[in-house]
Amino acid sequence: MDEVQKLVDDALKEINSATDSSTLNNIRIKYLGKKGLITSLMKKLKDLPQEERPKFGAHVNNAKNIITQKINEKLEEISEKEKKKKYEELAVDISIPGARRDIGHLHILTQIQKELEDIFISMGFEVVEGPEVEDTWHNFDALNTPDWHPARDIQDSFYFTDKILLRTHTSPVQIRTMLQRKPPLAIISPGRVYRRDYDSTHLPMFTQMEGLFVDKNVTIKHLKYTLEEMAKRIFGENSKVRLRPSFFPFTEPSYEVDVLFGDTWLEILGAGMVDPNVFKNAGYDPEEWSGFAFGLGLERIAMVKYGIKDIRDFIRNDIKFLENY
Ligand code: FA5
Repeated sequence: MDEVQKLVDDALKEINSATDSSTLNNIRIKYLGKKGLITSLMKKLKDLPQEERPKFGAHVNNAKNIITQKINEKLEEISEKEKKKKYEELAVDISIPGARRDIGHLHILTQIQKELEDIFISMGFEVVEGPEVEDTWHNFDALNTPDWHPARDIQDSFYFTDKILLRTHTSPVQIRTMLQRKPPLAIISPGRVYRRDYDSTHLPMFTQMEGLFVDKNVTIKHLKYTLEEMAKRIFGENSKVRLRPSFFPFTEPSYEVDVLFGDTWLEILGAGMVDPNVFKNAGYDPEEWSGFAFGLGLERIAMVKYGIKDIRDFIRNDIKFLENY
């Protein structure tokens, strides 16, 4: 009997000091397993005299029940703790900063183009497009540009054949639009144009935005207002704009427009009143209709707005440059 009591005491001590489920499992095997201590006590039963057997049996059984119950209680306690610990390990700390992911953005030129489109759309202009591969009639002849004009020189433009070339400006879209539509009209036309140029303010492929406004009684005042409004909105209220008399075969009079860039003037566009010959070539009566046109250099506008010194940065695809804008 004492032996049984001692066994129970030992078992309870071990159970109490167990801190994990595998230790507890080993205790279960040690006492209750097939070759366990309790089981071997049961085997002793047959060696006892007949009359002592029931009492001893009941005693061992009782011990077995106590140990089983304690093990189960402890197991529940431990697995509760283990579960809690596991949950803590798995828990997501939402206060830890997330993994940084680099997200791209629109190229600076696309941004400028959209900004300009918004400005002109708000003034009632509509956006139209034209082909980059153009014929000499739309690119030059219809625009009143004579054979002697330097832009027509084979040295200065990219020709596919005698009559087909990469457009040198967006002005042919003026002709294409007028041939398709009746006046009055107000359009802008952004797109790529090509010339044999290459230095810090000239690219061989660059972006222009054409503007054309046709109505009755249009004057230089309308042109000047539109351009000054555009400049104010893109460069700020205090920007300085200068209209300089110039020459284009397709406008009369003609201007070049400069914006103050640091301490120098940077030319950003050409403009003027639509030449009567251009109206005639497009089938509009110059006695009835008048209008203004302009062609902006988008890269130049971005240069002034952001203080970019070298136009070639736009096409170098240097991520350090692009990330700034
Ligand atoms: C023209 O291309 C005329 N078609 C503009 C025009 C339209 C005048 C309608 C009148 C009426 P110009 O060659 O000056 O004009 O070019 C216009 C603008 O494009 C220039 O002011 C400049 O901002 C830009 N530009 C010209 N050449 C280059 C180049 N190689 N690289 C970058 N920008 C250029």
